Amino acid sequence: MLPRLLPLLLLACVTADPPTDSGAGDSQEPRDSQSPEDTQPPPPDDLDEDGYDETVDCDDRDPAVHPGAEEAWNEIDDDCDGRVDGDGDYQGLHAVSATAVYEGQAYVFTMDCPVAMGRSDGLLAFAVQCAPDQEQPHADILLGKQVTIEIKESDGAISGSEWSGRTVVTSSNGWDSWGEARLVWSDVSHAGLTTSLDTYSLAMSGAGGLVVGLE
Ligand SMILES: [Ca+2]
Ligand SMILES: [Ca+2]
Ligand SMILES: [Ca+2]
Ligand SMILES: [Ca+2]
Repeated sequence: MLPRLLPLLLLACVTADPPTDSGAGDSQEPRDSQSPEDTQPPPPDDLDEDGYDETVDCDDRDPAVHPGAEEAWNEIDDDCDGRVDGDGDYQGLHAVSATAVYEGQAYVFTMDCPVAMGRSDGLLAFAVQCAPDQEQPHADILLGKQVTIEIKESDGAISGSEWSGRTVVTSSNGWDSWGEARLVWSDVSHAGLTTSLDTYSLAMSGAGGLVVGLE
């Protein structure tokens, strides 16, 4: 009897084993695939392979554009800081010298005038606010308490690192006159402004630097 029973016992062992193993395997596989791999999101893409993934790369299809890139005058935000080229709000001081002629005499006024300038989406605006020293002879008659130099609105279009155009010079005394101005950016955050006005009775010239983002 024993020789005939042995194969049956062996067969029973062989057929019994696989269901136990495969059962354990089936119950483990879903648990393994659900826990560590599925809870971790896939890493963000870096399509242009510039080393900056899509969460920080403001153009993930252009490898020349990424945080830390050099900002160029090309009307795009190369370094992903939210500023295109020289766009932004600028502040600075403008040193102005004005020579006014009154009853045949020339009177010279020097003033340090705060400037606020904004550049955005191809448009430029600035205002130079001068407060002539009222202690100087005839300051009130010639210049008034306030002289403002502003860009003429229709001349506000800008692209690239240079601009020149007309200004409107206005006095709190009630007069106004046309002037001229020129802006040159040395880099995307610094610009130099020069202004001038030349009339029969008043000549003004001013110069000063502007920096982006200063209060
Ligand atoms: Ca990228
Ligand atoms: Ca890029
Ligand atoms: Ca930028
Ligand atoms: Ca640019």
